[in-house]
Amino acid sequence: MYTLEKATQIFPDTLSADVVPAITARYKLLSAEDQLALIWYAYLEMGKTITIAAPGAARMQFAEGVLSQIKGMSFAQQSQVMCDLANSTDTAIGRTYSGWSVNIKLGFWYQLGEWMAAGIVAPIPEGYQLSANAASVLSSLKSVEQGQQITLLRNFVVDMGYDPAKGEAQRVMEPVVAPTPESQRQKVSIAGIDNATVSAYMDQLNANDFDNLIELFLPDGALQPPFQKPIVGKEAILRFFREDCQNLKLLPESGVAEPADGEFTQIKVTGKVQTPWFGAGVGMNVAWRFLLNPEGKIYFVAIDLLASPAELLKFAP
Ligand code: ECH
Ligand code: GLY
Ligand code: GLY
Repeated sequence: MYTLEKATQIFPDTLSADVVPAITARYKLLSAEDQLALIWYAYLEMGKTITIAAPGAARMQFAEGVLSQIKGMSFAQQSQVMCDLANSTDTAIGRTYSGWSVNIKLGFWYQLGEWMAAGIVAPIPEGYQLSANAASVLSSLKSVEQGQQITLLRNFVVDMGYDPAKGEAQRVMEPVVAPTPESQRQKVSIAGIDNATVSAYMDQLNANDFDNLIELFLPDGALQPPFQKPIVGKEAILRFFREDCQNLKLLPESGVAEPADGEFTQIKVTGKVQTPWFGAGVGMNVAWRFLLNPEGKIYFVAIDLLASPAELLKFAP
């Protein structure tokens, strides 16, 4: 009836932000020096309009060893470490880095950025000249929506380091926060949608209630994050929720539900998502494409970063 392959194709008219993989592909062709300088300039520029939240101590403790090692190095050695990370060179720090969860990697770079600004870690050399290609990638990056810009930066950071296990190893992650108590939860309301599974999905993810959230999925259910392959099976999805999805804010706005093959239901919802790193400062325009079995369990859900705000209003299947 439904295969995962077929499920990924529901609501084919959804336009996702193809500029993200396109800019990433051009970024990857640059030298490590250009990559780091480009990120530095982009980060400075973004800092003029949005504020990044300092990572908490619970997160930073995992990066502390490597950070203090780097702090004790000469500028030349520090620059080498940063270039090695960007180049995915096989080094001890590169291996440690690749085992960290996304948020620990971001916290590590946040700290290095603070130290670069303070003169404690090697800065981008004054008057550094980006190559013509790097300047062109930077101007493309600056021209896209803020939600797309932070997605690009996040993806650049995720891909650094050296991972001998190609993502299969156990990840070092921060502790999982307690779910928000029932009495303090706010419930979403979605125009055009009255579906218990979809409402519970949004409310439980917003409450960090991952143990209940995972029970909405079928044992062979799948979740596809933006620009990634589907994560298949409850165990892998639960790990992803605990590792990468704490303190997100989902703000679904409207949607459409339709019958699908074999008494399944397909539901598309659009709205905004906020990351704890930028709070209300950046609202990412997203779509959720759900495929539910006849009992209302999730067989598939994709989260797409949308190409433009116009996509928020488009529902034709
Ligand atoms: C400096 C120069 C040298 C090199 C580097 C530097 C530092 C860079 C730094 C960058 C920090 C970037 C950050 C980016 C954060 C981005 C967060 C994003 C989050 C998106 C989340 C989404 C969630 C969607 C989901 C939904 C679900 O329903 C299911 C789960 C899930 C400057 C020193 C590197 C410090 C902090 C884009 C869309 C809605 C799929 C998760
Ligand atoms: N920071 C949450 C995520 O995108 O995975
Ligand atoms: N300070 C950013 C976060 O908690 O994810």
